Amino acid sequence: MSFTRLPALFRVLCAIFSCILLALTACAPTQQNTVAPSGFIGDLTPRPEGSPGVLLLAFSGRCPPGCQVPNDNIDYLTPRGTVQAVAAVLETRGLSVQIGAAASHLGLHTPGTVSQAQAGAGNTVAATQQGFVQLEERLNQAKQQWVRGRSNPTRIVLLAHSHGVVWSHALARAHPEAQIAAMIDLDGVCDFWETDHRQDIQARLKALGRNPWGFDLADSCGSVRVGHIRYDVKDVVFPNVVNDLEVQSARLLGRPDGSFMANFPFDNLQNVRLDGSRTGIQTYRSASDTHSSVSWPRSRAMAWVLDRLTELSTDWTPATPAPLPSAP
Ligand SMILES: [Ca+2]
Repeated sequence: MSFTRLPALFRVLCAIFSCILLALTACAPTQQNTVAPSGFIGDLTPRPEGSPGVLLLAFSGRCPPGCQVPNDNIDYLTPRGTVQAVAAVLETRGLSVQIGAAASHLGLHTPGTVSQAQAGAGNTVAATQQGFVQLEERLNQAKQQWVRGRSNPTRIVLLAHSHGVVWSHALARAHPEAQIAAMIDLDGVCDFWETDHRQDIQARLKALGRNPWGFDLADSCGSVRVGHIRYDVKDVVFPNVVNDLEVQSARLLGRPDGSFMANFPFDNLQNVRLDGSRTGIQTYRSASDTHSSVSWPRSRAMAWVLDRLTELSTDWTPATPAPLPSAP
């Protein structure tokens, strides 16, 4: 029996079912749980002299309420000392660390007003701030010069807080061939992210005339299907990420009088892999840190992060140079 001979109601139902199937197909995750191959063929060679053992890329979050977003967004993880605290753990391992740090912004910008409280009292902030594109360039440079074809490739570590987590997950998603040795997510949240950045991203795409990311970067707070559940991209750990350290701030904060007050915002969903597992993911939910305080280097949350990073970097020690052949 042909489709046109079916009763009209049945044909309508078939059409609706087909549309639903198409919609579900369109929702399918764009990446499976495998790391894209680097495609390198040939003998591996050591990294150039002076190249770092670790490239640490950090993304800060949004400026306080009332600021001009995204232009007033700054890299506050550097002046707070959070980036250096992470680097110090790795340097203790004997690894050289090169740092790149960005504000929650697509690109270079000059903030009109800087929140001193956000940067930390007495701390200075660079007049020109970097954004996602600059750190992506750093990653691309590292891939080409220090990772691809290297016998001792530079390890990539991503650190991010709040809206910065959306950027760091987008970076990992956009570069599936780049292995991320560790991703540190400090209370990632999506609220207002798309409103803040969609216009800049769409303007850049229009200027480029092409999409360099392979997905809609402006939709980085959209969701990805994992089994029957849809997760925000910031809660999805992509296959190229080896270790993910996730921090969630407290739901309720205790007051001196014994009462409690709400802490908002906070990351309310444990991270997951595309296959639904939590392989390589560790999550810490603080009982006392706020959304802001989780990102200060002396917080309980950061103490947990630094301890976990110390553990997982145990075998990151630089390779010992091969002994010289003995004299005949
Ligand atoms: Ca999460």
